[in-house]
Amino acid sequence: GMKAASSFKSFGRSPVDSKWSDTTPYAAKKKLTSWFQLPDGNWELGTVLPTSGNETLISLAEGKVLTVNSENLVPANPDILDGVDDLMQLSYLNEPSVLYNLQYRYNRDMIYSKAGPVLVAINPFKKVPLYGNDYIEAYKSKSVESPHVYAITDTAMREMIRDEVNQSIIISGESGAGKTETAKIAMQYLAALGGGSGIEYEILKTNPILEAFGNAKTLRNNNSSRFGKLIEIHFSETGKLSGAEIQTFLLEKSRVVQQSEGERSYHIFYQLCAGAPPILREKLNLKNANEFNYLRQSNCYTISGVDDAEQFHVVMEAMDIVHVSKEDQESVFTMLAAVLWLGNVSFTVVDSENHVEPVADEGLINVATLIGCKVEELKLALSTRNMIIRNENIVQKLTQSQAIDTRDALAKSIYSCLFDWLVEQINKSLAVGKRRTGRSISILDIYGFESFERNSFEQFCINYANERLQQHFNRHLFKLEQEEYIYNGIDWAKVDFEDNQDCLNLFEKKPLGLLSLLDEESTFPNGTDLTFANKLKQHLNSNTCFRGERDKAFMVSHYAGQVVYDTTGFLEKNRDLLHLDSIQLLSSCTSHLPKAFASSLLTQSEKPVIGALYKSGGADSQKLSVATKFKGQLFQLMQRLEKTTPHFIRCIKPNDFQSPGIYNQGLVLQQLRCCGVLEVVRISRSGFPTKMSHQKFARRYGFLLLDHLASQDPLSVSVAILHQFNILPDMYQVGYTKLFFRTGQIGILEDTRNRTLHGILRVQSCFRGHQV
Ligand code: AOV
Ligand code: MG
Repeated sequence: GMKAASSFKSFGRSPVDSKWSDTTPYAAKKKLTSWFQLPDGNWELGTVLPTSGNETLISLAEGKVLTVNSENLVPANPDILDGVDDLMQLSYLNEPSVLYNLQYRYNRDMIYSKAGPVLVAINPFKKVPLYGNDYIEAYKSKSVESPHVYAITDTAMREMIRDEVNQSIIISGESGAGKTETAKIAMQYLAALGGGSGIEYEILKTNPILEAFGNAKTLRNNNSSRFGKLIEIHFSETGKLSGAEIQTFLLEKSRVVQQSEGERSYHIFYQLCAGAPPILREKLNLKNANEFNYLRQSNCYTISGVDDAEQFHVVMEAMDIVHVSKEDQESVFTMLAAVLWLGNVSFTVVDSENHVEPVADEGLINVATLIGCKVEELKLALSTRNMIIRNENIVQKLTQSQAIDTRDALAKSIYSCLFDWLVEQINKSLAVGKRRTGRSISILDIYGFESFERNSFEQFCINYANERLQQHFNRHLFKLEQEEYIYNGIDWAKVDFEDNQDCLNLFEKKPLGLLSLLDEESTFPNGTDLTFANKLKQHLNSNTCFRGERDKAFMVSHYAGQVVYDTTGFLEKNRDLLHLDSIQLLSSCTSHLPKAFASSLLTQSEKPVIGALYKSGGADSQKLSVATKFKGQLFQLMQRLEKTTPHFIRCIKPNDFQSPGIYNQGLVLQQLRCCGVLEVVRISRSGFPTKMSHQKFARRYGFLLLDHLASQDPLSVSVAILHQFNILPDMYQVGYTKLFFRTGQIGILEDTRNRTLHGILRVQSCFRGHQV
């Protein structure tokens, strides 16, 4: 795959990345251990033997001695720094040292480390003994300090209360890196801290439900999230959980009707087939998964170590807990069965023009029974299309491929409506309602960056979302930081970071960006995937993040690597049409869910985007394109996140086999590089991460001053404090509005302040004691 290739390529760069090596001449350091890069890209620790000149002898493991150019050596850290908690503590901050440090910890099941303000989590792919009540208690009481999801969640909780500002925990990383598991671990901690009312059980039980309906086995991850999720957890003023609200983003619908070899559709289908109790099986005419066409095409029915039947009961129980009634649950399962049976509907040619009709077999009859319509109605909806042309109602008969598209579109709509409906039910059950008095912590877990052999519209949207999120991360950790230094006139070596604005522009620019051009082509009656691809090549070739590829393909340089997209199916997936006939069919149904779906489909989005071609069908022309809607959702999400204090967790996938104990240095390095973790450490170290306004500083420490000052303005007070405490000049800088400190400096002041305050309080209480 591309991943291995690109990580190898990056290894091909100069082994001593000048950005990371510090400027002291290597020889002057008299350091004897150093890293040497082997031809396979991995680094090995060696001892440098004293020689003269440019050549250096290095002794590696197993008695190997090599003559190397000293420029190819990278200094290693002293043993005492092996496995430090925070990468910021490393004396030599170079790539092999960072990789080694993370690996050292990983081998000892210390999967969490800090990179300055960011928590790095390396997926263990096995149970690690780091969770549960004892650990929660330990982090709550602060008797443990090592990096952990619990620790960062605790910080979020404290800052929410202290600053009265909403918080967010933003989890990112590639597919299979551990985002969803991490999100659940954070939720577990919040539930333990804010629990008591019982609502914590409901909040935790949303996970098995959403995973059953929104996760699937892919080649990258046996439990891959195929939707994005933001869960906003609310707290009362006393810090107790008061409710939650879930927002979901763009579910991958196409998976319902189509999966690649070795992947599965959504878990719930297999769970239903394997775990439905006999009465339900009979009622829904359920068969084994391998008898349904929609589940049969990818040759994959089970996941090793997962019992689908057992999971089905977990999901049913969870639905009970979030108050989905038994009746509604049965409707949900009925709709799932309808989707499965739809896939078994086949068509036969009925006239000389190759028009088709559905075969009136078990499949068709079951669908009609399950959704509650007449067989004839269903037959018509799947084989004809009503159109109004010049005020005349024209009935168009469908060909085989049109009929199959119509059938699949109906299946996809039913499923995605079902998903939205479920989320709505859950939200009603968790509703914050009038209790919304306190603050919230939002946890964001979206699908990770994806790059397959073949990448389609879904990867295009997923990677665009990751690009947006990456910018949020950059903005917070670099851009805003730098802007503040510049604004304050601070002399500070600029840290270059990979700004992904160019790539975002490629997507978002109007009228000549990927999304605009896609929408434009989607509205053209004669637009095809090929005309779309050609248009991209014509207009975007000058963009450095874009390259036209052979046939209908194009390449985008994402922050996480280059991805080639195949435009096949782009226009259809972006239009996402469900014909009025299908909507009318659903609204004429006797069972309540399809009816509800029909009305939600009819009232969807206002702006007519898909105009010209589809003037005929009312509902069709009302819809926003999928990409435009998604972009709108992402903008809203970013606006919401901007109003919170963010806490970032970067999940890292140590190997491509979903196996424990394998640490692929190249793969890890590629992820560290592309998500900016190393830059964060560098900025935190070389910069002045602690800052405080002159006023606040003077107020907080002014009382510690021994001498009386002539002037009481905050700046003079601040400077006097700095002098009195002998803070060395290169440990701080005085800005126009704020003071900036290097790591650890403010600690000295805080200690003195605390000791002094403590002393004062003791004196006061003694004094009071005497008075009594
Ligand atoms: P993802 O959310 O980042 O991928 P997951 O959270 O689903 O990845 O993690 C993938 C698998 O890794 C899980 O099913 C677990 O088996 C394992 N895993 C992850 N974190 C841990 C942990 N802390 N302890 C034990 N096992 C873990 V995707 O949803 O594909 O982008 O779209
Ligand atoms: Mg996930």
